[in-house]
Amino acid sequence: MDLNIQLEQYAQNLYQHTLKECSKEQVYVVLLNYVKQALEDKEFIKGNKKVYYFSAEFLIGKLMSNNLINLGIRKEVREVLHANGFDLAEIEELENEPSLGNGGLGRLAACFLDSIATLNLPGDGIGLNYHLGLFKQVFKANKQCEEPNPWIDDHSWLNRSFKRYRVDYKGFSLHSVLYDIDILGYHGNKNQLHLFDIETVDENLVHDGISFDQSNLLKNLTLFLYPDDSTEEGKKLRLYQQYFMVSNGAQMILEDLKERNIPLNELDQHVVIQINDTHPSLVIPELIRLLMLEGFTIKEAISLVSKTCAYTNHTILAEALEKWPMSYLEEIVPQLLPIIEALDAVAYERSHNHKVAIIDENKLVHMASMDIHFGYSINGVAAIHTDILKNSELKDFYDLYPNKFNNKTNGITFRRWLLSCNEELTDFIDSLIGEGYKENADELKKLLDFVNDEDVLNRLLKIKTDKKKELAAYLYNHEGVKVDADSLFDIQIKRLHEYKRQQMNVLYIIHQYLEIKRGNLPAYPMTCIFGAKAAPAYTLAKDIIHTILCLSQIINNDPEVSPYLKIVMVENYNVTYAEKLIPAADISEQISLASKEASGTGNMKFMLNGAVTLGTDDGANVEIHELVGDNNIYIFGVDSDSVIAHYENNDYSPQILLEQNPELRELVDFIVSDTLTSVGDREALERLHHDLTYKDWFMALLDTKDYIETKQNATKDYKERLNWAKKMLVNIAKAGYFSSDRTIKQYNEDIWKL
Ligand code: CR6
Repeated sequence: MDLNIQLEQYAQNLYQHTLKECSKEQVYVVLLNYVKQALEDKEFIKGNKKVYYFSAEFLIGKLMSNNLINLGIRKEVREVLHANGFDLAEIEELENEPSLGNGGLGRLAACFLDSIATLNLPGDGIGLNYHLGLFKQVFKANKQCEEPNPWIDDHSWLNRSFKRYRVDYKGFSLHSVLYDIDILGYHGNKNQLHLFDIETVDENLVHDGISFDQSNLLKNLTLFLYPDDSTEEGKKLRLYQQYFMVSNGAQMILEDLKERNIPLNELDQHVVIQINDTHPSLVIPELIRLLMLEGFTIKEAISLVSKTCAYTNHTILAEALEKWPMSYLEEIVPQLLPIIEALDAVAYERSHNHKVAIIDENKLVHMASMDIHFGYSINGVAAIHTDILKNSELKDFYDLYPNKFNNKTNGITFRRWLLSCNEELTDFIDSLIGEGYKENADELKKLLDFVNDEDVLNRLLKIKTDKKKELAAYLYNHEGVKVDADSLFDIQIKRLHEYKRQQMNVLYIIHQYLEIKRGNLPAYPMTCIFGAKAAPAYTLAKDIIHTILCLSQIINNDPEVSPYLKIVMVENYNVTYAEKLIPAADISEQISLASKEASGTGNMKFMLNGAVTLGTDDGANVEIHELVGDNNIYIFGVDSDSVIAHYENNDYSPQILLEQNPELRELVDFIVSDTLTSVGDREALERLHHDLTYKDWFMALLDTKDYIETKQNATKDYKERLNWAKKMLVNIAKAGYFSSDRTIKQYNEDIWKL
């Protein structure tokens, strides 16, 4: 039936209105109901073997636009709405962004679900339905404050399922409820994201920002993603959550096998569990426990589970590799302890090496160790990251299980990060090389034929400028800052962390500010844009945000400086914001300390949208560098081997660097200058200053000089517009490798074998 007529019918049934008479909100609901029905009508992807992607985070973003694209009706819907006086983009904007993730790992999980379905592979996500998700960031007095981020209302994509399970904790049980979200492949069939929850969660428990009674599990279990773990109660709450997720998931998997009359001893032939970082690691002992309840011996259960589980490592930062005290497990899930002890014994039997123990001498259970001993595949997320795992971080494990280790360089779904967020560029690419690249991303290479075509290059520049104008208007409305769409847009968006070195970008900005004040004008005006949330208990990260906000206040209001330099820190950076920022970027800031960023995925999104990377040889930047070549990327800084050597020899000293470099000292000292303290909180600024001067654990000062010089070179090159457009084009053309379709094909060929 004609789409227009169908939408009219929904409008009639829901509101007794014609489409034209509906409010925007009503049009959104009309569309939501129509699309939900279209999804409902799609078949589930079937197969003999299925992957379950267990993850604490699924940063899925708004879903309307992507569902329309994958249904193949976005253009048609736009026309129908337009004919009735509505703008689809405005309607899509009304959706709440589900706040179910934190950073790259969660967004990766979402891209993977899209690609799994697009490749027609059976695969579901298993996670939790956090009602308030990750906190919402607001700025007050140049500081980050945290507020709840409610996203569930009557018009969400959640479908209530009839499935329920009992999850036992010491002394009590919780009963789950399950919500599913349909995940549709591009022009294909569907899988599901399963989000477990409890009925009794009480959003009113929260007061004063994001504080809440951490002891009342019946009310708080699924309130927040990553509740503050600076207290013991907060840590335990995370453990309660993790067990809830994995026990529900494991029960669902076994129930499904039984329903299909598959004997449980064939588990590994029908199921793969991909453990996304260590948060879901308890699925290993839980599945063993459940199998033992079904009559398997512990030996049989361990063997079966070991053939079913695979683990992805996403970081070498020790702080992020979870270790749980035995005492917590005893207090919360005592039923798992004998199993974990048995696993520890098996691990020792195999290795006779305490360095790869599951339970250490301090009675801490190392989740990653459990995954590596009892998973059949261990993968890193970019080539350099996997090499570092093999050769240093996890060397003892690699020596023990060389065949388990493999690399799967991350990827991104082009449906969201090009087709949905940058229709202008998509249409232009379509007109040049056809649409084949949408199913086979490698075909983007065909764009290289146009690298000397001035018309094409000018069109690319024009599209970029249009996206910058759109962003400038949005920034004006939402952040109250006026930026010049003709300036160079330099963008650093990612979680706030010292290893990502936003503080080094701060030093660059201070350098530019001082230079402009001295009358040395930059080669080109620049707008430096940041987006980042800091973990609520991460003081130094919050100090860096504070410094950026203070600098923006000083610089944007200084008539001498602001024509050449503007600073914007966007509030509450999230997927929706990323979709506006990335298409408008000229320079993509990827400046982590070499060896520390496992992969990065923002770097891929920027490249695909024609931004040029300014970065270190770290994570997936290394692979981007190889693909585009020296001329189309700006690489600087000390390499990862030297960084690792500095840590090993303990010979890095910011003090020595500062003594040798008065220019560097001037930049660092500016953080506590009268200029900045006049608008900022002296204590916070001094804390950052002190850290950079005496500690600088992520060696920002080591690379600052090289960074500033390289960024200035890039700025000069930017002036040569056609030459710059060539760099843009090469980046887009070479981005095909970073399609998550490629990544998922590799997961399937090497690990899942669905
Ligand atoms: N923070 C890595 O740091 C990587 C993603 C996805 C991260 C990042 O480099 O791209 O995972 N790691 O693999 C963790 O979350 C532990 C991230 O998002």
